[in-house]
Amino acid sequence: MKRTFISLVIILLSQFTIAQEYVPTKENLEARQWFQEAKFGLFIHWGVYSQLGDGEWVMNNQNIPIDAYEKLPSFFNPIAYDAEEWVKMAKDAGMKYITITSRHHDGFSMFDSQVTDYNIVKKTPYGKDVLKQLAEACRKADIKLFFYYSLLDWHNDDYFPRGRTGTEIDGRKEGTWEKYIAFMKAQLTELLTNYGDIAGIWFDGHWDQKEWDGKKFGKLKVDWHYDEIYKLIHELQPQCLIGNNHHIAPISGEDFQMFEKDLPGHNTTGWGTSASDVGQLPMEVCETINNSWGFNIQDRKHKSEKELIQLMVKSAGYGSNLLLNVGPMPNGEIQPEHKESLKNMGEWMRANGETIYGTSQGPVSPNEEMASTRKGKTVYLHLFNDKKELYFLENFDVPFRDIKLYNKNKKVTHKVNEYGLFLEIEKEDRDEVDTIVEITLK
Ligand code: FHN
Repeated sequence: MKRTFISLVIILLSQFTIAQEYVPTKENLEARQWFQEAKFGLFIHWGVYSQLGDGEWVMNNQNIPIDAYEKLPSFFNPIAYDAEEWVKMAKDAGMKYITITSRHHDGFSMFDSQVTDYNIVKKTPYGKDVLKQLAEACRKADIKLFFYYSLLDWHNDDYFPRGRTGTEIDGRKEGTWEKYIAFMKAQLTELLTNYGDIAGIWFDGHWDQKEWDGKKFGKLKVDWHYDEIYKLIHELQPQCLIGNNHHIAPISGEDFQMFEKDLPGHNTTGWGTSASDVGQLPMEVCETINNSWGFNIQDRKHKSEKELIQLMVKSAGYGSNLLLNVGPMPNGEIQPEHKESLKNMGEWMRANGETIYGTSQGPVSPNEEMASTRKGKTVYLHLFNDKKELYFLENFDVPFRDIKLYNKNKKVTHKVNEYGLFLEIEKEDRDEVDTIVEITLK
């Protein structure tokens, strides 16, 4: 009887431990604050797949058998890779951090890993750790570094049960899930031990293990052991921010929430995060410059400067960061069109960054015509339609002192009535990309 009682207490206690809520450390909360103010980062999708010029999903999309895909590393030799140049490019664009793929779904590690030989140091003629070089360059330039880490793996046999993708890839064998979890933990330990301070881990691939009926996701088939994985990360580096691109509401242990190819609360892709799953954590929108994450030689639909800047402004209008992607070419260079886009964004940020960095969501929610950000007693209203003279801000009832054009000593003609606030923007004051109006609050 006594023994039964003791076992019951032990069971209850262990359940209590499992159910315990994650409490972020002071360092972590400070890191979140920094993240929220940073507003703009560079996403980098780079792997041996870049050599095929068909995006990072090429192994799945072309059903390349394991032994054929394994030939790719043998001629991966990015002789033009210059980590300092990449970091400078990001910094000049006004970006405050870089998130790079350490291992994507193809399972190839772009870093020196002791727990698999399938890595850049052991399998390529290049033979060097590109992440190490990037980490050093980031440190020198005071740019923070995040590692993207794929949960799903088309190469590792221990990623078993397999997920919904990569099912037609020949040569995959049946391994052990628990071993796979141990492998990921070992790699994450390497990433958080050998590269200095890491600002965050960006997980992706959770959805691969969910049932899918062609329209919506169903049940999850495996236990990802997030409790152990997240705990490990925070123990190794308490400030390290954890985000998981699982497209659902944040899970305990996570520190930021990301939105892929959509603004927070929008789900135009159909497989993104629904409005009801937007949580309270710092946010990040990620987007491509053309339509591909990894280098795609045929994808020439590059977004215009106007589209990219307005996307960043709208993201900030939700209080969110923008993580803008480049997919470097196999020689280690960034494609010229993307360098050009980043250069233009940098110019804009140098002139107008004050209205973005360190701001929070403004009183007017982003829409096709405008967005707003706020810093203390200043509201920055961003107007996107240069054909329009009169702007109406419905129900704008925040008491204000003054309205003028940002960075110009010119008042904006306005009128307030019971419906809201009307602004008149003269033709000569309109900017093709973004006309910024500064409202000083009382
Ligand atoms: O499958 C990946 C894709 O390759 C890319 O990494 C993006 C980035 O957000 N995430 C996944 C799709 O959700």
